[in-house]
Amino acid sequence: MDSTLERLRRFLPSIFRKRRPHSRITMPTPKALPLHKVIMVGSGGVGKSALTLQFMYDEFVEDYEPTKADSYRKKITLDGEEVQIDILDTAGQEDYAAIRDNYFRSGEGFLCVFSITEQESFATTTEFREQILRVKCDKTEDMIPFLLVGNKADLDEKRQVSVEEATSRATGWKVPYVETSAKTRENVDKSFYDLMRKIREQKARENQKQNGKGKKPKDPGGRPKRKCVIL
Ligand SMILES: Nc1nc2c(ncn2[C@@H]2O[C@H](COP(=O)(O)OP(=O)(O)OP(=O)(O)O)[C@@H](O)[C@H]2O)c(=O)[nH]1
Ligand SMILES: [Mg+2]
Repeated sequence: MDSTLERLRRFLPSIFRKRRPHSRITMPTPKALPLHKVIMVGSGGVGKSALTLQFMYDEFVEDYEPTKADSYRKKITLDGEEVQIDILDTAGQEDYAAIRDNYFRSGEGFLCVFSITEQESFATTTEFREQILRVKCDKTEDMIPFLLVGNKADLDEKRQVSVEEATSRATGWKVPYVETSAKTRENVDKSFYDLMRKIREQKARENQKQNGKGKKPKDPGGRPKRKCVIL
């Protein structure tokens, strides 16, 4: 009996070879899509939610319902590449100001919105920008993707903020200025897509820097990098 087995083992070695626990055929794992995190900031009533809902669902919401915080996710094609956008629509109302820091920290790019019909909302953009720079204190200004957005462009007859005034502030901050209307959809897609391109560029720069570790990074100019102080 033993010798028969031995003979078989010699002639048919494959039968006795140990089986692998798993098959060699593997299913392709779906590649995670790049995710870009956008934060909507600006004072109450300027149209952050209206812009977000117009971008997400192609609809204009007439009613004003102050937001606490809402998040949205959408799969889109950005310059031929499938990506996901995460939008965090924050509260402009002062009652929620205390929770903004945490939201801002998680953002990769910012749409800073004011209403062209309200001078005060334009003035407040400075405070929002300062808060973002404070929270993102491990980055220099030029490392933070940011767009200044003048919304309600359809209400030109009620305009309180001129294009020149807004452009001049944006130029001072070295960021783009774009006028939108959540009502007519003017420049709504452009704002989100332009910001995502900036986020993508910034991520590529950061990856490049990581891959070229050891090399001294060039001074990107602008504000020097600061250390964060956790209060
Ligand atoms: N005509 C016009 N009205 C707008 C536009 N965008 C928003 N509105 C209106 O302005 C009001 C406030 O808009 P919201 O999008 O809720 O404002 P918000 O910035 O999200 O406000 P908070 O959530 O309180 O921070 C609503 O009645 C909107 O319908 C716009 O582009 N044109
Ligand atoms: Mg809102």
